[in-house]
Amino acid sequence: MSLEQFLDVAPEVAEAVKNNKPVVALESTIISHGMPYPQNVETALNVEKVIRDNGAIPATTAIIGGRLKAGLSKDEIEYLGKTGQGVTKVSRRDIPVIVAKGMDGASTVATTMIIAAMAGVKIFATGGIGGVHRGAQQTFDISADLEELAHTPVTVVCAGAKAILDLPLTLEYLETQGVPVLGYQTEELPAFYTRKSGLSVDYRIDTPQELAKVIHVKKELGLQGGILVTNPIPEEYSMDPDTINRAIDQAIEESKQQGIHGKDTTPFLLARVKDITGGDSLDSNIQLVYNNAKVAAQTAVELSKL
Ligand code: PSU
Ligand code: MN
Repeated sequence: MSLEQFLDVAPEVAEAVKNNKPVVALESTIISHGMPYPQNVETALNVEKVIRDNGAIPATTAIIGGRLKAGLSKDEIEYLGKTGQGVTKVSRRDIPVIVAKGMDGASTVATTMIIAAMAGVKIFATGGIGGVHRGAQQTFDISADLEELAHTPVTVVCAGAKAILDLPLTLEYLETQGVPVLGYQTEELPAFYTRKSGLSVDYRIDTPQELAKVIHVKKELGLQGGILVTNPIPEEYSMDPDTINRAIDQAIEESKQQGIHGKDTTPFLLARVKDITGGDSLDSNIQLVYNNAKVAAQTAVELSKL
């Protein structure tokens, strides 16, 4: 199998991977479908800077002109952000079609894990992951992100999952699939905009060194799949739970009324929650991504020593 046929790893990223230097992957659906322009581009560029400031090389992923990319130029990030929902949201099942057709695509958590694994990148920072949707007992709506965590060896640092999902069922699913769910300096699963969910993570991890060791041991043991690290939003940016939960309930109600389904559900809910809460949730969203980038970069640095 020759991946170079389809995959472009930025020279800086390839050099770092080859020499076991720290690299952190980043997704691009958060840029094109998760935030409005121009804050999305500004955030994407700042996240790369946070990763560099903490000693690692950023590798933002996407599909451009049918090429899988690990490491994007500033112009490519600007293009993805400006085009927004006009770029295809690419999860696992979309990859072969978008590549074969020579199209552009924004990578979800699942696709970013796939591209990262192909490029040899072990850790990835984002905002929130997809999961089991509320009402999944009827709709079967479970994000492909969870299956990817079950199979692909990449650690994902996130701020938990938004309550647009059924958080208890998301944890059950991850348990069944054998995915370790770790809390960074917490025993409680954070709920993205808030530090609390009332649910417990499997284990608390307190330092990047400790986290790097878990990642390393899992790899050495040959255990398949990823690790989910949940890192609570910094206190000063966390939101009032009632405000955010009311907005989420309203967004879910509207999505039902409008018959939104499939891959449109998550972007619809994210956009409505942001609109209903005004700019507040966007601010929080941006800050928690920086916070995750920092932990991921520090962990990548520790990993490179093992
Ligand atoms: N949750 C967020 N922000 C996001 C996403 C999810 O809080 O930007 C994006 C991620 O790219 C994630 C994708 O991988 O949505 C999940 O989509 P789906 O539920 O259709 O699998
Ligand atoms: Mn879905």
